[in-house]
This record gives sequence, structure tokens and C-alpha cells, in this order.
Amino acid sequence: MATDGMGYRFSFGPWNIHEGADPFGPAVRGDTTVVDKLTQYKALGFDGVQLHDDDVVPELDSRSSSQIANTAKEMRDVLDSEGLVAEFVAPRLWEAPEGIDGAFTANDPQVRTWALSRSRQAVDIAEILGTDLIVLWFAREGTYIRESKQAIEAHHLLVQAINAILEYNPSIRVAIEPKPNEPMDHTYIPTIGHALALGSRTCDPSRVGGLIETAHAILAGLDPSDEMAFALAADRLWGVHLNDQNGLKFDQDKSFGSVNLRAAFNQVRVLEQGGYAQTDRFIGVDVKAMRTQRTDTAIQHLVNSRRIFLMLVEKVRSLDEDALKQHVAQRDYEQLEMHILDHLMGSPA
Ligand code: XUL
Ligand code: MN
Repeated sequence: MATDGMGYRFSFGPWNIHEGADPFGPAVRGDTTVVDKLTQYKALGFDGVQLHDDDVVPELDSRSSSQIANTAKEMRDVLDSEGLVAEFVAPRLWEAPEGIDGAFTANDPQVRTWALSRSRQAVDIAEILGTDLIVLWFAREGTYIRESKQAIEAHHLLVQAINAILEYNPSIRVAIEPKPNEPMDHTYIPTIGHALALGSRTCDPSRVGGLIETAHAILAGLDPSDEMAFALAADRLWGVHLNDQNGLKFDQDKSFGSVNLRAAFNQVRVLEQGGYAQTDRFIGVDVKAMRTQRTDTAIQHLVNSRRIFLMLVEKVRSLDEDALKQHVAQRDYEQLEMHILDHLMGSPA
């Protein structure tokens, strides 16, 4: 456990250092390799690496099992030499041409077979990297128009896919990262409630949990801290992607706390109340640098998100809980609210 992070350790994915391309314009910053990115982690205050399967093994679909194993071992050596650990591996099924209309829920049975086999490869990669966690973001498991898939059948297919992963390796755990839309019009499993209900239908519900991303919860019209509380109450919060989101639009992945500091405070508070720091789980961020950012400072969003998190931990720990209890007992929620606002603004109580 890191000692400089108030009991927390932090992670991000290499895709969070990026060239700034968006749907309306090309890259504006220079490209760097995954290994180059890994050499920056420690100095930024991060110990954990979130990885897609093809961040570890590029062009995975055209590689043999032994090539995959060797490349994954090389990545493990890099992680070890940098003093980093892999937090999870996520099969990136949505970028491959096969997965154009979903992977586990594709209408084409050959695509579904490919998706299962690629997920098993992700499990093998995870084992080599020394993590037992697979993250499933169901990117294209949904529809652009409802009539294109059988939704009831699709949910059965998702259970079967998770079972295939759980049965393939008895130590592997699966964390579902719910998101309601984008790239699809509607994605199956939009909330943590859906995720844990799906998990309860698998062959081993104790190995299925969730990873909650702030922006995804906001896109679902929900409060991220309540989504986290739901998973914490079931001891199923196995990861977080802290970031921020300015209303209902494309998934922005803004720096944590940059839009709604009070909502960020409540996410940190629920993590503190749920004893998250006492687990070995990471505080993951999933944040994008603004496209306007110059190459040499396009890591600031990571540093800032971590810094805001730690400042909010300090705010949570210094809260006068007795005063809060009194306001609650009096049902004086106006005063309770002012107490929180005073505290966040640094004004005298
Ligand atoms: C997509 C998203 C992904 C996952 C990892 O919105 O958040 O980056 O976190 O595959
Ligand atoms: Mn995410």
C-alpha cells in the first residue's frame, strides 16, 4: 500500500495519455508507445496500470498463443522494472472489425465464438501480468435500433459469456463497468444494479463485481456516489474510474471534480465510509486531456485528478461528523447543507 496517498493507491490506463484525436479532428499531439507511457507513471504518483488486452499485445487477433504469452511476459518485465502492477485487463472487443455490432451479443454466432476466445486470451494475459481482474465494458453490446437484436436473448448471451470466463480460470474475477450509451444508442447493463443482477445469474456470483465510472453514472442520470454505495454495500466495488461529466452529452472523461466538486466530495466520502482504502483496490481515474493541451503538459489531467481526490479525502476526514449528526437529528437539512458548503469553501463553521 502506498504511504503518500493517504492509504490509497492510484491507477490509470495508457489510453489516458493520448494524441487528442476526436470525431471531428485528427491527432494534435505526438504518439508515444505504451512502454514510454509506463515510464511516466511513478513520477505522476500512480502505481497501478489499467490495461486493454491489445495494449499488452498489439494486433492480438493475428498472434499465436505463444507469441501472445511471450509479448505479455515482456510487458510483465516492464511493469516489474518500473515498480508497477497491472490492475486489470479488459478485452477491447469494440475496436476489432468483428465486433462492429457487438461481440458477446452479436447476431453472428461466429463473432460470438471469436469474442469468447479473445476473452479467454485476455484471461491468459491477465494471469501473466499477475492480476486476477478482468474488466468488461459492454461497449457495443447494445443496439442502435431496438429491432436489430433480441434483448432477452442478449442478456442470456451476456451471462453465458461471463460464465465462459469464470469457468476458464477458477481464480479470475470479472468487474462489469456499466455505461448506458455511447457508442450505442442504448447499451445493455447501463447501471451497477443491472451489473450485479447479471452477476447473480452466473455460475459464481462471488466472482462478479463492478467498476463504477463517474461519467457513466451521470450519463445514466444517476448520482455516482449512490452507484458506488450500492456496490460497496454488496462488497462488489472492485474498481472505480473517477472523472467528471458536464451533463448529458458525449462521454467527456473530464478531470475528477472539475465539473461538480460537491458530487466528487460525496464520491470520496462514500469510498471512505465503505472502507475502500483498507482494501487492495485502486483509485482508478479514466480522464482525457483537453485537445488544446500541448504535448509536454498533456499529463496534467492525471496529476490534477489525483490531487483533487487527495484534497477531498482531507475534506472528508476533517468534517465535523458530530455537527452533521446534530443537523440530521434536528432534520435541519438547510443547516446541514450550509455546513457542507462552508467546509468545502474553507469558510469558518
Ligand atoms: C469507455 C470507458 C473505457 C473503459 C475501459 O467509456 O470508460 O475506457 O474504462 O475499457
Ligand atoms: Mn472507464
